[in-house]
Amino acid sequence: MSDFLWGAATASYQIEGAAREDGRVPSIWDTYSHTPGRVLNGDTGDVAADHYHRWPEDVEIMRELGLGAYRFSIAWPRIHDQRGIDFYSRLVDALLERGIKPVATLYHWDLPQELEDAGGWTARDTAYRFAEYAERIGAALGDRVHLWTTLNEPWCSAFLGYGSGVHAPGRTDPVAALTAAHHLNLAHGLAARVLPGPVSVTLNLHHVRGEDADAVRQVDAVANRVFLGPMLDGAYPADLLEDTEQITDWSFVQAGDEATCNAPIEVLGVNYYSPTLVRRWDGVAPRDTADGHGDGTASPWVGCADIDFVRQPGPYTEMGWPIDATGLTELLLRVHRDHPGVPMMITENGAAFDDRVDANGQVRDQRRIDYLRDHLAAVGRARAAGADVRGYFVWSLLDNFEWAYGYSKRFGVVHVDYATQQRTWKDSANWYRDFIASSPEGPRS
Ligand code: PNW
Repeated sequence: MSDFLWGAATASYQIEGAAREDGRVPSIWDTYSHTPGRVLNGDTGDVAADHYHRWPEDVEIMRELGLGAYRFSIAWPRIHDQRGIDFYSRLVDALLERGIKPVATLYHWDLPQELEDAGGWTARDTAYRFAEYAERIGAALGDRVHLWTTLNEPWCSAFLGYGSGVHAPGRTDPVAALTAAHHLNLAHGLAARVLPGPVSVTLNLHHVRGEDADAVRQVDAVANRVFLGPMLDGAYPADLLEDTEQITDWSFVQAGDEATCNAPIEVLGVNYYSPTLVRRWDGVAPRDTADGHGDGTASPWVGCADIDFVRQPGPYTEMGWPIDATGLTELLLRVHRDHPGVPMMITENGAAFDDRVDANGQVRDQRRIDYLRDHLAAVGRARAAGADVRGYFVWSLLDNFEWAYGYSKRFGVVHVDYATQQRTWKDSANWYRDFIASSPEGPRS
């Protein structure tokens, strides 16, 4: 039997719906999505893919796909009520009955609004409240969860939520963004110590490229090492503190915090979609506005005002993200080199395309199949070169609420018709099922 985990991933706010059921309290994404102008077409997660009611059908799809694991997230705003806890308890039991290992993320961005009203991730207390939540849900689900993930993509929570404001809670303050990043690191460390089983954290590591080595280093610091440093090495990188000294003195980091952030983890979750290309801006040339610099909107890249985020050559996915699997191999080998003892898992990888159900009831998404095949080969190359990669989760099982893009972007291997909630297997779902069945030991180069 192979230990490689083949899976698919989702997140609570993106699929569950049932936003006001069973005692769920409002989250920052309810507030944000119900604020006009924040989400494309005014879409909200009120109903989403109705997974809260249709989970038995969705678990059945997972079984038919032959998944060894399912990565989902628990909605913090549901945990105030026993009925919310019972929902996840039933889900976990149904997975286990079908031989699917539950991989549970505690925080995939749905912060209870009452905590945001008290400062959200800029408030140190939020980290302590997160640890209490982790203890509560840990006690309820206990050893039935195969692997716990504390946070999903804290970079997005801190820098898109509090820096550029394109994610909830929609704040645009660089000091708030760095403060939030620290409290997320702290929350990870505190929660990791109270969870009852193996722990991981998922980062959207940026594979940063460019001819200017110092620009690459600077972006790598504020994208990756701001989390990898405290979580894996117990210290913020000196160059990050220096690069941002005009912005903050980092006095929100208290004595002992960095050691607290550095909790042992079983595996590091890596989400990868595209590489990032940067160059130092000379102050004269027209700006490349791939990240919003220069077009009047706030940038998530704190302290990087003189760096351009360069639009890369296509092809692109429907998100406008370039398709380049070589970045995934290089990224995995870089983490392997910098943190040799840390096993990795791809906790998200996938692509949005303009999928439609045709007259024959088929969804012909060959471009997604190509994307997945190429990225799995890239994982195989990294493994052949020594990277310890223990699992792969496609983003996503189902089409879902794609944050600021609402329902306009479809990432699923299974299509969702939001009018009827009908699920239709895309060609990529059939392809993924066959690929899993033929590669139980994981992708090879
Ligand atoms: C991730 N960026 O989001 C999330 O974990 C998923 O919930 C999401 O659906 C998926 O990737 C696809 O977007 C990201 O701007 C959102 O760099 C934005 C960025 C990265 C990841």
